[in-house]
Amino acid sequence: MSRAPAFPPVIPKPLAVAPGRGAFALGPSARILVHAEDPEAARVARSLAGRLRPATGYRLPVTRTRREPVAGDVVLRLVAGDRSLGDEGYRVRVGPDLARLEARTPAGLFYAAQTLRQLLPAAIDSGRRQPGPWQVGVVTIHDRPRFVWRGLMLDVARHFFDVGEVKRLVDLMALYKLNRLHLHLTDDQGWRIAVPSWPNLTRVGARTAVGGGPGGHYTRRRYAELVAYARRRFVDVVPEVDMPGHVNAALASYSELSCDGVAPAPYTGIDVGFSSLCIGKELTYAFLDDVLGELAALTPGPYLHVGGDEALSTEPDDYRFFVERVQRIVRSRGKRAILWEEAARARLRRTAVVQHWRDPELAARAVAQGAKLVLSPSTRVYLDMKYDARSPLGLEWAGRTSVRTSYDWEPADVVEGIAERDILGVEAPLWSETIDTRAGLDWLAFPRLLGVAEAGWSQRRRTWREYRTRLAEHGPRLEALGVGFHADPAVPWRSEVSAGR
Ligand code: TNX
Repeated sequence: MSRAPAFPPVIPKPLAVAPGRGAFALGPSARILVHAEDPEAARVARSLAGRLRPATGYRLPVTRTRREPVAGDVVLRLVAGDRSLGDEGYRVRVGPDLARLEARTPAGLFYAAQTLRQLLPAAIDSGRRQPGPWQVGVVTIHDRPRFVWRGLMLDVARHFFDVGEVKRLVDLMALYKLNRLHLHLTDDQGWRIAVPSWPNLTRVGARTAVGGGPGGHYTRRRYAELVAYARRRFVDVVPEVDMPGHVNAALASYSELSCDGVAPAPYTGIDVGFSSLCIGKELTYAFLDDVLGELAALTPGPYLHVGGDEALSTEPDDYRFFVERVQRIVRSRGKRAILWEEAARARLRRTAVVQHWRDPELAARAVAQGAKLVLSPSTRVYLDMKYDARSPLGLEWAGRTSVRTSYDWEPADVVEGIAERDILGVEAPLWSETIDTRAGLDWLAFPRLLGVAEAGWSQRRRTWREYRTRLAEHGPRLEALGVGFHADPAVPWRSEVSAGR
């Protein structure tokens, strides 16, 4: 079996890699030097040190200094002038004496640090002291992403995941250079974000989940804490309130939002398409203005997701009217709307972003209206699909999705007739009908999420044959991080990885 990958096992695959001879050793007296005034650059250096300390047991002091490094140091530098790095790109130059990380922006430096982490032995990601040695082969890497939007969507409505669980997921996203966390906050089965002016949304609407579990919700304080945590890892949280369908939890909380004034019973099944906001009532728009105003205040990034999928109980004319009106509300709150692709049936603002999931023709209609696309083709990147016939978790409506299937596709080929500039990026949705624990989440998301990260970051030239050998090297790393991934048999995992989980 082909063992060592030809390429250093960095995921996503970098743009250019030039290996050299010899190795750099991270030793007990190493320092992390920051050649930049920028306080954010210093923060990136501190976070790198924080990552490397537990396994090495070294002190790794971080200093902002203009002084020359000495052998054994790691140096982070902001290089404002180097246009070829873009906003998120970086260079890593590992020599026998020094490891240098360079970028134009703190985000780029952060990604350089993630690459350095991945160049070190997998045990570096263990939370406890490990023997080492901590060597990195001499190499020069020049890297920048293909797409600006590299996302993961987590459905916290069907089953709730608390802030601690989501933070852990953010850490894993950051390691693989993902930068958008889309939270599906509301659906028929639960409403997960506190809105002070509509307290029943959480008093009533949050207390259910698929299968009748206890539900749960984020207070504004805890949600803001999550947003700040993600931001420090260069991940933007994109909140979604799904509408005009998928609203049973809201209607169950406020009878006056229903057209007939009767609150429906809470819903704990997994059907879709049966609920709708009342398009003809002015109260609907006052409600949305409050909810979206609240979310806008909690969102430093530019986007609010307003759903729009599977509104099977909304009349087509009403649907179009609604989508146009809700875009104006988002706009009035200073944000840009992102919507599922069904919204292309309505008139879209040119600043709209449309998320493709099932029908390439709808996605093409969105592009024809000037919208940009986030690609989430369900046959490829729906992390809630089963891997194969034996998968105990997951759904099957979009087919089964092996690790290979979720990797081996080309974003530019998903929707015919569009250009590269029409694609904002790629996002993997993890719907939670079949999962309510960390173990279930890990098993469905990993390792497929790594392949999606690569589809979003790396250039067209990538092959499954080569990727699988790089991916194999991430088995021990994911284990060191405590991630209970699916050891898909098509990947040549090292023997220490417990196969067949
Ligand atoms: C379709 S994808 C949905 C969700 C379900 C998912 C399950 C989309 C926009 N809507 O409501 O959770 O399938 O895979």
